[in-house]
Amino acid sequence: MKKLILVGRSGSGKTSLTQVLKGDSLHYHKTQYINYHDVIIDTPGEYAENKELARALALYSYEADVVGLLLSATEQYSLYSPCCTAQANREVVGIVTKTDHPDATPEKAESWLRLAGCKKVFLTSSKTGEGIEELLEFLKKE
Ligand SMILES: Nc1nc2c(ncn2[C@@H]2O[C@H](COP(=O)(O)OP(=O)(O)OP(=O)(O)O)[C@@H](O)[C@H]2O)c(=O)[nH]1
Ligand SMILES: [Mg+2]
Repeated sequence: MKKLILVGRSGSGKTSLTQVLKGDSLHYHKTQYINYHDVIIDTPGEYAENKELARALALYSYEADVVGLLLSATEQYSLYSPCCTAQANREVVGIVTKTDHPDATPEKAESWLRLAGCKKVFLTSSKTGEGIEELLEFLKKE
């Protein structure tokens, strides 16, 4: 199984996605620090929002095989600048979260992730389980 690091702003659904990928029940837990011992590296959203902390994300990405850039389908804007995936020396995939939300615009989030440079984009919901199987399949593939 590929080791995945999840990156995205606070509230984008990284911890919820970690829980469903691991088959845990969904329960709210504010991420306080980078949990890198696990097969999924969950990071606090503040690391993606703050320039100083963002450096740590670059370092921890070296511990992973794949970087997952999360963007909620409810977002009105994107943190990711065009082609920012070029900065990573790991494969970067896009993960649209919260596709189940009544205000969701998954196509918009997907196009922002593609603009950021993600070739592969998964449309997911941790509430309904949409896209989780596909993501697991991808992680299991060599
Ligand atoms: N509707 C819906 N809500 C979700 C989904 N995933 C997460 N949420 C909600 O979004 C909120 C934030 O989710 P988290 O998984 O804690 O987000 P996070 O990215 O880990 O946030 P930080 O730890 O602060 O970086 C919680 O209230 C979740 O219940 C989803 O697929 N659908
Ligand atoms: Mg979290």
